[in-house]
Amino acid sequence: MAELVFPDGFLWGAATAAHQVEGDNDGSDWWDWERRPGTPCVDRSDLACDHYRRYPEDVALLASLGLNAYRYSVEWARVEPEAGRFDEGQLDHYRAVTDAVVAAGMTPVVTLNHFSLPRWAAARGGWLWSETPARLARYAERVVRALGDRVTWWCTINEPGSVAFGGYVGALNFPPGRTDLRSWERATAGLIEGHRLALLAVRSASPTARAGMTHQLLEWASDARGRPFVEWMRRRNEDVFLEAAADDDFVGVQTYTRVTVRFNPVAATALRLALRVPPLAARVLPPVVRRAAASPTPPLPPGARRTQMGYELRPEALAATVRRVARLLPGKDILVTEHGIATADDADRIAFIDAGLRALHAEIAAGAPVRGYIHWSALDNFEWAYGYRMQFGLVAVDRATQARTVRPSARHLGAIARANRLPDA
Ligand code: IFM
Repeated sequence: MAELVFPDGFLWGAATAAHQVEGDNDGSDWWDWERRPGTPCVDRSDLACDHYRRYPEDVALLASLGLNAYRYSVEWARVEPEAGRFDEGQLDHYRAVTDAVVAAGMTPVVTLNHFSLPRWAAARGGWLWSETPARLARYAERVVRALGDRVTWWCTINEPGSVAFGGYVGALNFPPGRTDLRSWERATAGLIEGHRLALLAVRSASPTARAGMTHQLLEWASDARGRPFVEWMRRRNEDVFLEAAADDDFVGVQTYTRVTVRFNPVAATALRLALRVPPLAARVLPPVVRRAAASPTPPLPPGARRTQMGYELRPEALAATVRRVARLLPGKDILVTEHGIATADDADRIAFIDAGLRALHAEIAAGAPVRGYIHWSALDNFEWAYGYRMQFGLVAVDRATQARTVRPSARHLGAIARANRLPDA
């Protein structure tokens, strides 16, 4: 296969999120969720990767690999530990992290809200509380005022679709553990409003900012019987948020897999009916949605392999989602803010990166305005309800000693980044 050259100025990075790597994020809803009786979480985040203290070493390591971008998040629960009380010491901390990223020659890509909420916001209903959007915006403004002279790329809310789907219809074992369609709809509206207000806040605090949401997008496949359900799910999980991104500076694309939906004739008829009759939908659909989202995902196409998450191993799914975004939002900049694989075999990760990048390059060649590729994740970390068993990291982390071990895939991605090209296969 021919060598593939990426556009000048392409961002090559790795990503983390505060709750998953920092450790001791004890003012957040996730901290409580991990500890509640009957929690679905298999582990507690506890010290995580101790990245809160070890960030200088981690940032230096990522830069030494050849990456030119680092995506990380600021933790709302730390910056605003009580409603309306902002902790300047925490803002100083994130300023120091950002200084380290910039001094190492990397572009910071900063997420303002990556899943976790402060305990005080969660106690009032999380994304069902009418004030959460405005509170997010006020916090966002403080953060952007503190870091905005160093940061251009801002992600307001990470995967709003996963937050609503995961926590409000019960699909991903996220807090607050609601399981009904109405909560799902209300949380979705809250997240969209939160993004809208946060975007305004970011822009008012930093006129040079480039802001957007990061979207969890799937490649969907179905037979004719599964199509109405796929369209219904995709509309709620993806399209409503992409429509809300019309005014954004970029769209963050995060793709992990393809989901294939098939129904037998009886189930397909029942579902079509339920989709038309709202009271029936309210009863029938939440469990169907939860089953569709369960891991492992439903039966795979013949010959397909699964990742540790139970997903179909399908790096090329990224091309399908980038193509769709480019079609729905023509001309809008696209930044791949996550793409990755949970695997115990690092050779699989290398092959995943290469196949994903080849597929992505074809979309760029076809005109998609893709500005960068950020891999999930820099480090093995706390994979939410799945805990520490999932190995997403370019760098392994020893849970007992916190020692970092650079995997070959990290050097592989770093070499691609340095060359700005994918060599001959
Ligand atoms: O770990 C998560 C991340 O927090 C959001 N996107 C998907 C990743 C892997 O499941």
